[in-house]
Amino acid sequence: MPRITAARVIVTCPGRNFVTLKIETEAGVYGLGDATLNGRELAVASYLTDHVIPCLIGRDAHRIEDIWQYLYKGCYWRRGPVTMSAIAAVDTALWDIKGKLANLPLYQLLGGASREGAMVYGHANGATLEATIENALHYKRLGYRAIRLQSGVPGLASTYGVSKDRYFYEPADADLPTENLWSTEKYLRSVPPLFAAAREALGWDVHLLHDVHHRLTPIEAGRLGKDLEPYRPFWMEDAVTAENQDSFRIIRQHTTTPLAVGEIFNSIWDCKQLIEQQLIDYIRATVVHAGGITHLRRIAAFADMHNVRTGCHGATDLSPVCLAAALHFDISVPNFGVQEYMRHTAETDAIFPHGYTFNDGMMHPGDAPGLGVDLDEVLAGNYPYQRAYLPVNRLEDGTLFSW
Ligand code: GCO
Ligand code: MG
Repeated sequence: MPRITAARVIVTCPGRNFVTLKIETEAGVYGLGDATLNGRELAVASYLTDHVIPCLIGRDAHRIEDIWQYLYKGCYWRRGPVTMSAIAAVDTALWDIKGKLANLPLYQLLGGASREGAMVYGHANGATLEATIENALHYKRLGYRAIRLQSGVPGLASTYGVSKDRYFYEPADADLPTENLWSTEKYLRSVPPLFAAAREALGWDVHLLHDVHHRLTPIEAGRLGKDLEPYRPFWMEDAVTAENQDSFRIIRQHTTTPLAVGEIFNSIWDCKQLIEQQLIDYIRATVVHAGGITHLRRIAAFADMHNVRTGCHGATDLSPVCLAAALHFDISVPNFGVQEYMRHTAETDAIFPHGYTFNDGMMHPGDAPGLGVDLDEVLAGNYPYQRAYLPVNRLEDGTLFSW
């Protein structure tokens, strides 16, 4: 059996922090798993180094399910983003090892390809409506079949999803959290005109998406969904915070705009009611924050029974290791919907050489054995950890709000 001989955590910051677990086996084969939790990176690094790695040494790397259950049930303290990201990293690394030992790309172990590629959506954004449309046209020219639209809100200095750089967006931008100001009224006025202008400029052959980033009440979300209906959005994402899953029932009562949620979910229990009661259309959970490939497949199978499709989170804080794993999952899972794709910087791509490709709006994980992604540890060593936080959000009167 391929016994686990060593494991360690590599933290690197080529412009943003990434936490990667590397598991080595006596067969000489190693595997990688992403363990990045934006703004709380070192908590997962410590969880792995101090509490998980000692339990892995000597185990049979082939026993992925058993190790998953051991780390989940065996720690007594179930779920939570730190625990589940750590379990995800182990799980992903073990699937990588299994693929390499079988000499097969991971998707072949997951049942083989269900499609030729995974449709991805890119992020068009701009400080103004005009700049956002111009950026969306650029994405369309690049071949994207699905484009997310986020625009600056007139009267607000900054908002979620609008970057300073034209092509790269990095919200965890400061040593201590920056503070943004928010106005729901101003925001709600700005989105329908954006979608109207987008349909005018881009036509109807491209999917348009939007992320509300957890900022509305259910009834406000119902109104926005209704206002956007004429423009047929692919989805409205994170319309409300999802701790109270009942909220989605209210949105559903008011709009036929498809709903997506789940990028901050970390287990099947977070989406149980939403899926079971068909309150959503797309589940956004992904490999790193939802317990790895093993657990994500369980979520997808449950979603499939309820007409819910997948739409994995894929922001830049999910490393190329996670993106590769997500693409193997995407092309194999029967109820795939779409994959988010934000390009990583050249520095990040150099640290994580990979075989996945983008072509004509679709991505493919490649056919290298395992995940098809590596980590250049020497290069990674040139970019030490730098503390960075996501922003916080306040209403104009100073009340702390959801970011
Ligand atoms: C998305 C997300 C991200 C998150 C980020 C937080 O839809 O891509 O909302 O932009 O804000 O991943 O770490
Ligand atoms: Mg989002």
